Formats: sequence, structure tokens, C-alpha cells
Amino acid sequence: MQIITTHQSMDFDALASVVAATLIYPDAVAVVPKTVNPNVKAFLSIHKDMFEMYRVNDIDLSAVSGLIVVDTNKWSRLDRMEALKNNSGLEVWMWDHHDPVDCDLEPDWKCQESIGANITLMLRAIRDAGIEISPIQATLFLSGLYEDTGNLIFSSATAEDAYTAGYLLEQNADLSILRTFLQPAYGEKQKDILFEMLKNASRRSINNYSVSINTAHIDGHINNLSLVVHMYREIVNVDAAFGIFVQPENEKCIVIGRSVVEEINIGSIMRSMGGGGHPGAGSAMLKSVSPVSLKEWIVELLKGNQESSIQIYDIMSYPVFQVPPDMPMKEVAEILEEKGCTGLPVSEDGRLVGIISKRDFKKLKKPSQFSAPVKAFMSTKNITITPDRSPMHAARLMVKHDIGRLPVILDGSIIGIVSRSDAMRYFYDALPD
Ligand SMILES: [Mn+2]
Repeated sequence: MQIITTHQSMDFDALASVVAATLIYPDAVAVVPKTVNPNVKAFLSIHKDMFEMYRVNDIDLSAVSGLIVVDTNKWSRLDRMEALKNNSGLEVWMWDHHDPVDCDLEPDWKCQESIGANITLMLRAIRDAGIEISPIQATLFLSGLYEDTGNLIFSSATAEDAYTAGYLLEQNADLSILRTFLQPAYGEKQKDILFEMLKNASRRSINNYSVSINTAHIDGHINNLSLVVHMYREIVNVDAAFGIFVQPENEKCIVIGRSVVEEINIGSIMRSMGGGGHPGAGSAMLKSVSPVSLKEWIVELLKGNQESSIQIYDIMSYPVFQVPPDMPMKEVAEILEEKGCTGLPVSEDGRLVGIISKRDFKKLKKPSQFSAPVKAFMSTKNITITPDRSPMHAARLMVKHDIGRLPVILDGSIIGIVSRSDAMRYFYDALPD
């Protein structure tokens, strides 16, 4: 007998991948884990008859000769399947889109790729084989795809995920059904926790990214804590947010993280804590650890485990041509023309005193003003940046202060300049893979 299975706390991508696997392996039996996410449970309660599925207790594990694992690469994430390791000659197939770090399944065959949703990988095979899918299947598959890619906005989402979403809409995936079930259950309990977290909200800077780590005590099991952390991150407006949820009665702590910057990889941080996840979202469950030391641990991981990030140092222009404050405007205009740039720092003894840009020339009302010194027209806002900050931080400063260039200052001296076009080039051309 061949069985298909997936990870515990089955989400839409996992269920979608199981159902897709039944199309690819028509003789195999779907065996789903006991723990199912609440929104998937709601979907299954209505669509139960559409899908034939079993629990591990319903089957004789010793009779299993083939195991098809979807949407995970770890034995520990499967529901009571360890016994299968004793089955001699067990063949294992694996379809997974998670980071292969710590992967302990050793499949005989695998399709393992970093892609937004696992269902995208399965659908590639389904389409290649010319297998038709029903509108209900398309709806389920699209739910999985949207959930794992955050409606295609997580940085893990790929063009193939988007094309696959288009294909599923062509197959009549029903968006109103999908909305009903994907809409997370945000209730009184979640609201109370979110309010509690917001009351104690604090933010800090780690490696130049804004981070908030919040501890909340919860009574018993509460669904959808990840949604609470998701909303918390948006409201506190940080690059990454962590919720440490303490359940005192069983000495358990659940850590949930969310990040919107590529440089903070939640999945790898959670893996270090024994959990898992994607670059943008993940969780871990820890026993007998104090929330205070957990918080310190997260900070240490954030400091150490960041992906190598691009800094201003890598995108700034240098050396920087600077003009003295007494230089007449006429000469400044000539230099701007000659250098083909739109602005220059004004400095005295290597120290920044202002910025002159083409825009400032509009302040000149009569020709005689062209002999006046640049210091009379320059902007003295002097918003600067240090070379270790991120391009995103530079972009934010430019938007906030409505300026087109930022002098890069190290130990009080100008070592470079980063302009709007440097930032644009970084965001559009030079994004690291
Ligand atoms: Mn997935």
C-alpha cells in the first residue's frame, strides 16, 4: 500500500498538496494528521465528502510500502509515522518547498525547490501529465497558494506561483469561497491578546532593522496566534515582530515570528529554536524555558543569523565632489552641469554644512544672485546616513524628508553620497538573488 501524508497543523497548502498527490498517485491513500489548522478544519467540515481521507489509526502502517510526503521534509513533522522507518524496502517520495536545512527525510525520489507554495510544484506535474482538475479542487489549490504566499506578496513568491494562480482562476477557482475560508478567525480572544501586546509594545533596532519582541500570557489553547503577530507587526510598523506566548499551566512557550525584510529570515531563526517556517513567517514551541531568556535568545539569533545584507556602503557613490560654502552660485551651476549630477554636498574642513541641489536654483530671482555664495541658498536640513544602514532605510529617509540624496557620514566626514537613483538601481536591478 502507498500512502500520502503531510505535516501536522495541516494548513491549506498541505491539504492542497495531499489532494493534488492523490491525482498524481491515483492508487495511493491520503492519510492526514490529527492536528489541522482551524480555517482548514472549517473548509473540510463542508467539503468532507469531496475528499477521501484517513487518519493514521485507520491504516495498518506495517502494510505500507510507499510513502509520499508533501509540504515538509522532516519525519518529526509527520503524525505518528516513525514506525514506518522499520518497514524494509519502504520507498519514499517527497515534494517540498521548505529550506532543505535540517531535512531528515531521505527520499528515493524528490521534487524539492524553494518556491512560494508547495502546491505550485504539484500543479507543475499535474499540468505536465494533462490531468484535469475540478473547480472545487482549483479553489482548494488556490487557497493553499494564496495562504503560503500571502496573496503573492511574500518575498518567497515566484513568477511560477503567480502563473499557477492564473491557471487556477482559469479552472474556475471560486474566489468568494476562498475568501470565506482564508479569512482568518479573528475573535474576542485574539483581540484581547493583541490589545495586551500593544499596551506593552516596544521597538528596538538590531543590525539597523526595527524589531519588536513581545511577551504575552495566554490561558489554554488559542487559535490563530500567528494572525495576532501579523497584525501586531503591521500596527507597530516594524521590520520583524515576535510574539512569545507563555502558557504557564504546562510551562510551554510558543514563539511566532513575522518579517517583511529579506535580511531577517524567520524560518532560519525558528529552526535554531527547534521550530520551522518560511523566510517571512514561522514558529517554534519550547518547554521549560523562561520568556526572558527566550527573548535574549531571539535577540542573539537576530544579531548573528542575519543573511548577509546589502549596506549603504555597497551602493553609495564615492569619492564625493564637494564645494565650499563661499563658492558663488554661478560656479556651483557649472560644476553641476559638468558632473552631470543634480546635487552636491557643501562642506567646510571635510564637515558637512549643507546640500545644494538643482532645485535650490529656483530660489534665485535675479541674475546678480548668481555671484552670491552657495551657503545662502543651500539646504541645511543635513539629513545624513551611516554606511552600515540598509538601502531601505535610505529610501525611507528620502521619502520622509523629501530629499534626493543623503551624504554618507563616517566619524564626522563625508565618505560618499547615496542618491535616489542609487537606491532605485538597488531596488530594481541589483536585488540580491
Ligand atoms: Mn507550504
